[in-house]
Amino acid sequence: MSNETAVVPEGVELTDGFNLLMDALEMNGITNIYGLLGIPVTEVGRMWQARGNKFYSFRNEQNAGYAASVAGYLTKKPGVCVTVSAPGFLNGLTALANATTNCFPMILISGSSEREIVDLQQGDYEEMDQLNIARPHCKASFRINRPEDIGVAVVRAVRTALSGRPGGVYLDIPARLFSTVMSAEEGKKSLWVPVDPAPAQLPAPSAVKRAADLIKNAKKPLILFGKGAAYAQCDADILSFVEETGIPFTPMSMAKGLISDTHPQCGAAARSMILQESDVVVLVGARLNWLLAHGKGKTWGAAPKKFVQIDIQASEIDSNVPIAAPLVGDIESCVNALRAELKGFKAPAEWLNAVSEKAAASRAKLAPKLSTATPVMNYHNSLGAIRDVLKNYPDITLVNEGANALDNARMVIDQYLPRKRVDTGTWGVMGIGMGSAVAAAAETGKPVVAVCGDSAFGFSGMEIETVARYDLPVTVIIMNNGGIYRGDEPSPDHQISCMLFNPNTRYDLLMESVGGTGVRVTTPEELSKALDASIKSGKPTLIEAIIDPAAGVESGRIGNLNIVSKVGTKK
Ligand code: OXK
Ligand code: ADP
Ligand code: TPW
Ligand code: MG
Repeated sequence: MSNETAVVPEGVELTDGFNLLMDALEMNGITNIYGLLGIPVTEVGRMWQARGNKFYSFRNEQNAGYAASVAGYLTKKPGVCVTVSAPGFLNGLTALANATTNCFPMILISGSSEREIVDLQQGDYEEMDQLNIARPHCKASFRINRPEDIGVAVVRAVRTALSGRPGGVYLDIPARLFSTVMSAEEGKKSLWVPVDPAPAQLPAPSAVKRAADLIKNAKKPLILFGKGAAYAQCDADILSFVEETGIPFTPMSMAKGLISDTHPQCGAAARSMILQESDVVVLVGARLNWLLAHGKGKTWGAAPKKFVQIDIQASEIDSNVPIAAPLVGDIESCVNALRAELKGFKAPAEWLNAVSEKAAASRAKLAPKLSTATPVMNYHNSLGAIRDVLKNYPDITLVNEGANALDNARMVIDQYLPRKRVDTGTWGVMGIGMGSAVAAAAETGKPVVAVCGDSAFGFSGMEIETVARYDLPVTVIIMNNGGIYRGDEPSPDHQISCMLFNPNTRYDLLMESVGGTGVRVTTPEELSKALDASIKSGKPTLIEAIIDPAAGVESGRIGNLNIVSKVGTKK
């Protein structure tokens, strides 16, 4: 394949697609790129590094993509992932789709084969119609055909990823374009930075009044925060909203810590009771999807319930149940408009007291389980040990995946600060672990602890080499119960159960083999000691925690969603 050179008069200074792409990304404030290189994008990494920027090179594009999406979530700037054509692109696409599902801003840039060959299906190197394959999985899918269009394409990608409901954007760059040259001066003129790429969207005053009236008349109001509220980065306004109104709140998993789990109005430990008994629920950046039982059924109790919903995406309103008071706009504007309208209002104190009492009782009931030793560690006492260490490091990012390893950690480990928990998100996807850990370390510059089930870890396990190579302050804790959900499932004759893994796998030695520190622990005391030492060292560490194979339950806390045969096995 030849490099096409545009006709430029001799003696004119040149630039090319590679350089223009990098200029455009730099102008838009991108400093870190996550990716995996090869034809035709190899030079992207080299040149990005040569310019003094960071390129995090992964072992599989899916993990690079998860890293980019988490960078987007944490920073409110699009996270960028670069992949090679067809197979690399498809590996990255899973992460782009996941970013879009989670409302995280991300740009997947992939090299692609030449149009004229792809379109006639003539079998180019890594041939695939990537542009159209990406389209249903993201907010927009753009192709760049000329170097002078790189600037506009990057601006459109940034604006699309960030504005309204954030999400993924795909940028398709056919191989030849990277090295196509044009006049440097003309190229420079073709670049710009978008003004206000995520514009504020103010709610209508009538909508604010309707919502405030509903809240003022509530006897048992509740505020439910989702990860959209954490993403919005208006933490102080949100805290004021809660404290001024005296309304109890509860976070969805990634909104834990938006306001500290130890705040007196936090009702997380009274979850079932508050969902059932509340009469007006203010949803802030949380969808009424499966994680909230679609807003109906026994999760929400028998008493009539009215919803206020704050969301930037108008079509989210009424997606599952009637919304009495929609507040369509950005969270910062909506929350502040509500605060103004609710000035002087206080929620009934008896309700807050009832919630606090219930939450305190749940916490007290859980406490002894977290510190009771067992012959082999279970989820409670191992996570209790982790919780006690992490109390001393509130600004650590906790990454969490698995089934029991996820649900129990969410319940046991308190979060104190906003955007310090990254987990399996809207799809409940396994494999976000190491990519998220790399991004959190890279973007925050602070330590990261990833608590992973042994199955969950396996999806991205090779990236411990990436963690070690970049010498990141990441501690991976593997909750090794020897399988998916449990490690004690009986195996059929002459086979190994499809839910089991080798329980003697030495995950600690895997980490040692890539140059990190590996520790294997069997008691809560050993676990505490190893975790504290690892955080203090700031070095890549893997702690393998041996968990009782009988400790877990099928699908963790969402066993109700599991489908089982009504008639059993028929031979
Ligand atoms: C909470 N709770 C507490 C505390 N915090 N008790 C004591 N102390 C503290 N600190 C109580 C809380 O009141 C609940 O009890 C219970 O613990 C669990 O709380 P929580 O918040 O975790 O809620 P729940 O009902 O388990 O789950 C809600 C959820 C969940 C579905 C929204 O937060 C979630 O995000 N789940 C994600 C699941 C997932 O994606 N899994 C991965 C895929 S698994 P009660 O008594 O008040 O109810 C899979 O795909 O296949 O198996 C597969
Ligand atoms: P969770 O899983 O934590 O319940 P979801 O991902 O379901 O949260 O919901 C996040 C919601 O937040 C999405 O509907 C999204 O449109 C919305 N959102 C994201 N950012 C903003 C913002 N800045 N302002 C308003 N809504 C937002
Ligand atoms: C991409 C299905 C949900 S949870 C899980 C799987 C495979 C693993 C649970 O075992 P683990 O945790 O991690 O050892 P524990 O503590 O309960 O033993 N593929 C993808 N996503 C999902 N959710 C699955 C499969 C699944
Ligand atoms: Mg397991």
